[in-house]
Amino acid sequence: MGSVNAQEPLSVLEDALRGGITCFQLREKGARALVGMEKKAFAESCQRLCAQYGVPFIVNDDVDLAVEINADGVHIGQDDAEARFVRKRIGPGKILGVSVHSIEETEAAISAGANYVGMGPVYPTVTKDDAKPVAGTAMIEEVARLYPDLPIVGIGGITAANAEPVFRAGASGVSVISAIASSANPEMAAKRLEEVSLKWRRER
Ligand code: 3NM
Repeated sequence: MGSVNAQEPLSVLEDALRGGITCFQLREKGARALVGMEKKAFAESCQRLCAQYGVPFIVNDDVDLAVEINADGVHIGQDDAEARFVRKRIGPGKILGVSVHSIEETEAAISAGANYVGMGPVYPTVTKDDAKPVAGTAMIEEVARLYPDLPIVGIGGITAANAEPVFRAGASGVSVISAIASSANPEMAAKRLEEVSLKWRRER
């Protein structure tokens, strides 16, 4: 999150928590990403903040770090470690999220023990260099129809203004970076997203 905002990342996280985010994923990637002890210390600071707000803290990709600091879960993409090995490593009580782009990948994620799947990019995004082509909401709709009990989280270019179609397609939640981290008012941005999400939970 630091790369998209000049504000101090931890203060952006605290604003987002105050605004009502319900899950936080640490995705420390890119040229200026922290590594080693610095990454661990930053992760623990994020983890402490999330704990204060009772919000799950998930680590993207770095299974070793997640295990070392006893994170609430791990999120992996298709190019990361294999989901079933990650499930084995983190144990049954932790959250496992897997990015999927097809029915086949969804099926594999479920049988590997995923608790939710991430699907995107729904809209164009400038945040992820190696994002796949824009997918819209069609695959979310199909996966939601086939696996009605599987939580689906849409990602990619989502804001409070364009989140409704993602929920309408069957997503249980939306995952955002810039909509909150690049906002002049991250707390308000998170609040607006939470309002859209709540509206859909009521309407469903
Ligand atoms: N994963 P923003 S899109 C981290 O499609 C990530 O799997 C994606 O950032 C995927 O909310 C993406 O700023 C970037 O668009 C999300």
